[in-house]
Amino acid sequence: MKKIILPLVLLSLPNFALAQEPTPEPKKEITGEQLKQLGRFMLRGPIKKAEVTSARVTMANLAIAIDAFYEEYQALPLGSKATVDTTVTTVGKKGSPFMASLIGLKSAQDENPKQMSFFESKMAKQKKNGIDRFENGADLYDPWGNPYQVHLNYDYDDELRSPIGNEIIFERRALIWSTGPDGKSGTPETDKDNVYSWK
Ligand SMILES: [Ca+2]
Ligand SMILES: [Ca+2]
Repeated sequence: MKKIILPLVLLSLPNFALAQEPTPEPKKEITGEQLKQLGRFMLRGPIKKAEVTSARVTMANLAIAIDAFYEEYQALPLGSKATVDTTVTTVGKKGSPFMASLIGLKSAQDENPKQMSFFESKMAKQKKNGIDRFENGADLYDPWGNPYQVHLNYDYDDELRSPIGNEIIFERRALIWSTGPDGKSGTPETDKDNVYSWK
């Protein structure tokens, strides 16, 4: 981590000025815009890291919720509609059917007849980083405002092939990922910042 030397410079400046018989110099003031830029530069790293951590926590909670759903019903959410490993998403046109099933909405009564909620999350702010609930529907957004992708083990063997990276992962009911800060995936460049539950 880089040391921040600005406060030291500020502290030592008056002493130096007294000892040296100050010669007037034109003042160089930092403009508001420069200050904003500096702030953005200094904050970008930590904010990005916090967002990645937040995505990881949400994905871990989703995996726990999926396991709990399975324990209850001996099936995965939307399991009646799929017999091969399939990727579903946490945002949909009228809400994500996967999320409806996981949180026990009426629209998902076939999948989750007890209408149990297996997943809790903070509310999304402007469709970012949380759950957005509305009448008969719900979506879950990653910290950058995109859906999570959830690859589910619908054939109920012990293998899942990761749709990105083509790895075989054993003994998971779901592989979850976010497309990361750039919101894209599918090329080596855009996959670099993705966040994966299995890595
Ligand atoms: Ca499988
Ligand atoms: Ca990406």
